[in-house]
Amino acid sequence: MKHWDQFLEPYKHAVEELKVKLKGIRSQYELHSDHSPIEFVTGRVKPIASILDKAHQKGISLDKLDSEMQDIAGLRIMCQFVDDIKTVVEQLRSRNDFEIVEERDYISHKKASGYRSYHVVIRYPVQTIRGERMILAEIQIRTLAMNFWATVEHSLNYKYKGLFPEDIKIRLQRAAEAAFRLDEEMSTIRGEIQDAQAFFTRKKEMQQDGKK
Ligand code: 0O2
Ligand code: 0O2
Repeated sequence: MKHWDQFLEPYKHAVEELKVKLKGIRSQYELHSDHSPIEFVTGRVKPIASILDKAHQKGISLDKLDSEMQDIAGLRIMCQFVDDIKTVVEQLRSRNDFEIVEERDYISHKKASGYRSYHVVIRYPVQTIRGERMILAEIQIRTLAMNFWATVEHSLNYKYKGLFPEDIKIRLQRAAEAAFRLDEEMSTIRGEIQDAQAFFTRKKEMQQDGKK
């Protein structure tokens, strides 16, 4: 147990630090613009039982966990709109406090289950009493609708122990498509509202110019 606590400690630090940093992006957008691409941020260190299960499933030996298991430290960024995901990814690419190791785009290429999200794996430096230690962390970026689907599917999957009957699989895939259509519709509505606002602002400016 002590060994696990020591092993997981830098991951706990990384999750806490990254949560503060990512929430910092949100508050800066809130101060400097009328829309933040980040709605909320969550983070967790993978529970030991899940680390052991995943290591077993993927054939990762326990002495290679730090280099081969990318999501022991996990961050999740939720966005209102699909377009916000791109903005967040660009923000992450522009930072110099960590290095991006890999990006996985499960939005353009959804998983067979129907899962959609954008995953960015980073190498993050943690300061320890024995010097700097590099750890891997996975940041999942998704809309609220993608998060709704993934959260419910994940908990159902747990109950079914990963073995969904075929008809349930198909219905979950359809539910994922419905969530994606909801995202598209919300983006369309937002676009129309922005166009209408721009039209009325222009009209008001022209009326004011006419009065001069
Ligand atoms: P706000 O803006 O005040 O809500 P902790 O692990 O407790 O140290 P944290 O970040 O407080 O760290 O908790 P956690 O569980 O990692 O993240 C939860 C954050 O996400 C909280 O915000 C929740 O309010 C927010 N959250 C969770 N689910 C939803 C949701 O469905 N919608 C929205 N809008 N927010 C959600 P904060 O950070 O406390 O800030
Ligand atoms: P947790 O903490 O329980 O969420 P693999 O694990 O083999 O699927 P890999 O290569 O480790 O994949 O990385 P991938 O697929 O980029 O990320 C895995 C994580 O993405 C999962 O973590 C989930 O959080 C999420 N994910 C991937 N596919 C699905 C899916 O079909 N449904 C849901 N709900 N989430 C998915 P874990 O390991 O499940 O950990």
